[in-house]
Amino acid sequence: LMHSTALREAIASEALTLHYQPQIRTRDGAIHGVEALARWHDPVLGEVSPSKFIPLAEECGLIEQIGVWSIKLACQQMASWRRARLDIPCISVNLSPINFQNVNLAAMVAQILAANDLPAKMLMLEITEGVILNERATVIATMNELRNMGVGLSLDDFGTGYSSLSRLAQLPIDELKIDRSFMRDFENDNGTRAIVTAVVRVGQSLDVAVVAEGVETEPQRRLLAELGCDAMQGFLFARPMAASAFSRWLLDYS
Ligand code: G
Ligand code: G
Ligand code: MN
Ligand code: NA
Repeated sequence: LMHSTALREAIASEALTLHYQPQIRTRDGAIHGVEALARWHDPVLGEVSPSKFIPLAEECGLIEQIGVWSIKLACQQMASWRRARLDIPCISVNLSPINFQNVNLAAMVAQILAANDLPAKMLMLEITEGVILNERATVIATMNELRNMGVGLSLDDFGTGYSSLSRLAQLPIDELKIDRSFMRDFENDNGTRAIVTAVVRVGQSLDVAVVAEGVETEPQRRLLAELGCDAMQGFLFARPMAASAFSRWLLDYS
């Protein structure tokens, strides 16, 4: 059983960490960015997935702390990679829609960027598509504030919600991430392929980058390249890795 007390302790200790997964630019194979993903190693429970502990954190009021923790750690790591002259254009951090309801989010992000001497354009914040459905004025205001600072905004798990295209066009976003569930039938199912094609076209016409998630096979990669999808992320390239493993992977890759 997961407890908020255990999660609270995990945040304070090293039990909560970030793993890093590269995103590859389709056109030339260059590094598009890196996504930071939370991991909880509990001594009793073992590996607890963020799909389990993020909802817990949202319920017990710890999501605020986890949001700040992940932005801080990701920015510190990015600053350290910059000092080591590793060429990574941007780091993506997952946030809960609740984090965007905090009117202080943009100010906190500004402070973290300054403390790490990082340009705002090197940070991308991911928010799930559900934010459009359950839209609140404060969420949109915070998104605009961040965007005006130069921080990137990415719509995660795109295609799983029911967002209307007209709302999408009005949202202040820089990137769409096609949910990995679409990759499963991508090669064989005409319907799925039609949806992915449409999302890539929407991204192009709205001037928003499109990133495909969960790319596991070479045929998927080839199809995405044919469609003109901007970037890809998935086990075909690399799994999410600890920071040191990611650095080694990157040196090996380039
Ligand atoms: O890495 P994994 O597939 O286990 O992640 C499961 C889900 O948890 C993903 O949808 C991801 O967006 C979300 N997630 C991962 N790390 C974080 C985080 O630091 N904060 C939030 N809010 N969600 C995260
Ligand atoms: O929702 P979000 O995009 O943040 O979730 C990313 C999650 O997807 C991570 O937990 C990561 O472990 C997982 N993931 C990344 N690449 C692949 C992949 O190629 N296949 C599958 N099945 N999962 C992946
Ligand atoms: Mn994500
Ligand atoms: Na996703």
